[in-house]
Amino acid sequence: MEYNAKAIEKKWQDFWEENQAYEPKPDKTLPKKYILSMFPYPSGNIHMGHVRNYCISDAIARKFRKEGFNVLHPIGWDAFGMPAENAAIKHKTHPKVWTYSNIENMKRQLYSLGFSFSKTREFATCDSIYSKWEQSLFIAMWEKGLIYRKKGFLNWCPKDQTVLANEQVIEGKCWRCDTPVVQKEMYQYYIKITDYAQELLDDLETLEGKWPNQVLTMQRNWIGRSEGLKFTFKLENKIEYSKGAIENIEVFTTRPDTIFGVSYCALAPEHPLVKAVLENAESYGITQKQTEQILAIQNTSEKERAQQDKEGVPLGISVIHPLTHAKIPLWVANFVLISYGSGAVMSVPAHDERDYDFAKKYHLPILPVIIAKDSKAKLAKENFYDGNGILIHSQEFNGLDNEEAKIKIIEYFEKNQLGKAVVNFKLRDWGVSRQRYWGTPIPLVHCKDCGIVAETNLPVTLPEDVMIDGEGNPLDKHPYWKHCACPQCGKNAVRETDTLDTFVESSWYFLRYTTPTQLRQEEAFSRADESYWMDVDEYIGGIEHAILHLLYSRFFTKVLRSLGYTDSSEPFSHLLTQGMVTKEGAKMSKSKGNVVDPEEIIAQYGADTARLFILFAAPPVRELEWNDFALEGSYRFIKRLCAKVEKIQKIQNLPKIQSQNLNEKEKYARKKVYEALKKYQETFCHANGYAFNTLIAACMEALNALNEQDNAEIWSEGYFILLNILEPIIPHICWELSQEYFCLQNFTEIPIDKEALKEDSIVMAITINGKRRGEIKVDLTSSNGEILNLAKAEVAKWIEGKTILKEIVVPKKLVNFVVQ
Ligand code: ANZ
Ligand code: ZN
Repeated sequence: MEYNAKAIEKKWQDFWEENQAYEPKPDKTLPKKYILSMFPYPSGNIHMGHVRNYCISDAIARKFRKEGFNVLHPIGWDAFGMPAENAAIKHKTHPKVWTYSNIENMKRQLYSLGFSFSKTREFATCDSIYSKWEQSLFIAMWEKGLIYRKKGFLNWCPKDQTVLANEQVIEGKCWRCDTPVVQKEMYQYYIKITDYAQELLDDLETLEGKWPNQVLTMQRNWIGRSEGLKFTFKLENKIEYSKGAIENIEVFTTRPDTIFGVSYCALAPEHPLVKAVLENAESYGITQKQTEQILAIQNTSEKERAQQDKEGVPLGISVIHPLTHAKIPLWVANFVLISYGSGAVMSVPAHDERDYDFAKKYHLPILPVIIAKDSKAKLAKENFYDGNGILIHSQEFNGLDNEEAKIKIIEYFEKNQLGKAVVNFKLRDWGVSRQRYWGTPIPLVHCKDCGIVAETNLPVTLPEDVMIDGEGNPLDKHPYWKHCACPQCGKNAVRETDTLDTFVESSWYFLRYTTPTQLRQEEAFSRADESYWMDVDEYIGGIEHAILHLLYSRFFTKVLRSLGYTDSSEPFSHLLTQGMVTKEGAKMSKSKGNVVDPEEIIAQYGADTARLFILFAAPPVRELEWNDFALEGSYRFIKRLCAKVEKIQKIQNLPKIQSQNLNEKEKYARKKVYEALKKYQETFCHANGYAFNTLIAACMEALNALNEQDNAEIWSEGYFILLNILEPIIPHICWELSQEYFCLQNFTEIPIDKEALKEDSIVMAITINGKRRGEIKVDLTSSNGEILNLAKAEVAKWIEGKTILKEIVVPKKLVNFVVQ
């Protein structure tokens, strides 16, 4: 048969659509599989990373469908976000128009690949009905006290009067106008993800072996649980200032064992004590220049500070060490973060690297209090040691092992009411406010009398008549949008003009998919559908989402569980992180100019070739290096598959073939076919990593083996099976051939014929005096005598003229001769 990819692919895509072949069934008694790939951002065109993502999920979805599972394999659009606004600024298009037209184009591209998505479940997160239910979930969380408003620092461009995302700050300057960016304190909304920190950490254990270890580790590090001691240092003299008086500072340390090595204390520049001191800077000997230096640190984002050299300013005041009563100087330092612990640290330069660098720079004392047990251990730096060891210069704690000292010192602090053992998390509450247009409006209203009130008339939709020019916040600038009546008292009030972080949309979209479209008008998702489909059986996406998206989704699921929306605790029972698509060793990207356009590949070779190549080139978790030669190879394989159909007969059932009547080549062909079938059953399993590449290789071997023989029945049986195996990978051609020859009756679970897999000959090694000298192929039915004769003939030159003292046959393994 001539292979005409274009015609075949169009025919079957239409057929699937007309027959709603890939819609989940309403029957909730069927066994289910929820196969989900991360939904795309509608940037305009699909790229090879998308193709790879959906080839993997589609293969899995198709396999389970054939086995009789009710499969949910949805697609949608993560449609809010900055690029739409950037496009609006650049091309003067409206974000909404830009987004929906991109969706149309990408949808066309995706369906041209024959992906078996449920068309009826599709949605975009910028649809106002999605906003409606997201807003209702937001309000439910607000009413539960899970959301609060607090001032926080944001990147601010004073010229454009706008908040900038981190990626819009380029070398400390605004991306549009080059004005130096400052940190501005503004009210923002936060979701209390920290309330769930311990649970988010603990439940990672249930994902062990189901999620990649790397991702579990990244999640653990991000949550960042530390155990330590919280205690206060008394100020030598209390500080009076406009807001009252400060008498002490609190610090958090994970190393109470080093407490006798404290040589200074360091504060974040935003610490209230720093503000208090700066009110009377002169009287503490702080110069104008130093004040400016402190303000400059404050105006640097925490991310940038992390890349800068250690830097600080002395505050001209001291605290008293709680155990030695020594005077300890106080400094402001750029490496102390206001948002962690208590924004202040006890610095131990002898045992902490940051403290060490800082002490060296400002000539502060370095006091070693732990020495290595092995006195010959080499110190990385003079007077610096960050390993375990024995305490010195630590009064009654001298001689203790430092791990033991940690416990003893915490005990001492607690007993004398000087401090407390605490657990700290790196995880911060999730700041969800964005001062942007293209997002879900935060459904809150500010009323002079009632305070902040939840909107009752949902959805709160975006105004369409806005000017997006990169200056200010379009919702705030709109002439009347924000003015409304207070939902509680009816008086004039003002809407919140912040929109939500787009990570909020992607934190529950997988729940929304579970519910048929008609029901989605009435609720965010239906309890009955959600409980049938959840949890996602296989979630497939890029490693770049290993932290935030997955953490937020896990968090949302837990919150929604506590609000009674679901019984799930973890949304994704298995996670498959696909590798990058690269070309010439670099990630495919526009900026590198090494992009291969999927549409061109489809136009030239067809969707099936693209799919086959993508799944053949590398196992899903590995990097996939683009290779034109291998692409050609995939195309040739499909053509070969078509060319050989002349040899098969039209059948509707698997033929029953008796092995004993077959010749070697026929037996071998059947063996290869059933080996491929066996591999198929093993491949589609999370634990085996879906190694489609080896499965495809097995199919290629089977086709070669079929070609070595002429038995029409064996050809037919072979195709009956191979088309079934290949259907998840190259569906169009498989449906075409299957319809023609097997009336589509081969797309079911096919049992393995164990007889066909049986080995009838095996290879045995021959050793002489224990050294390997050759091997022979013998029938499984051969007697020891026959085996020995064959073996002797094989190694004749090694035994010639020698006396054989012993002959040993280890069944199915080896023959050994002892000779002299
Ligand atoms: C003294 C010390 C000695 C420390 C030593 C470490 C090593 P993790 O493990 O990440 O929780 N720290 C506390 N609050 C901080 C803040 N707001 N900004 C920057 N650093 C802060 O880190 C806890 C350690 O980080 C704490 O233990 C503290 O320094 C510092 F040999 O106290 B440590
Ligand atoms: Zn009111």
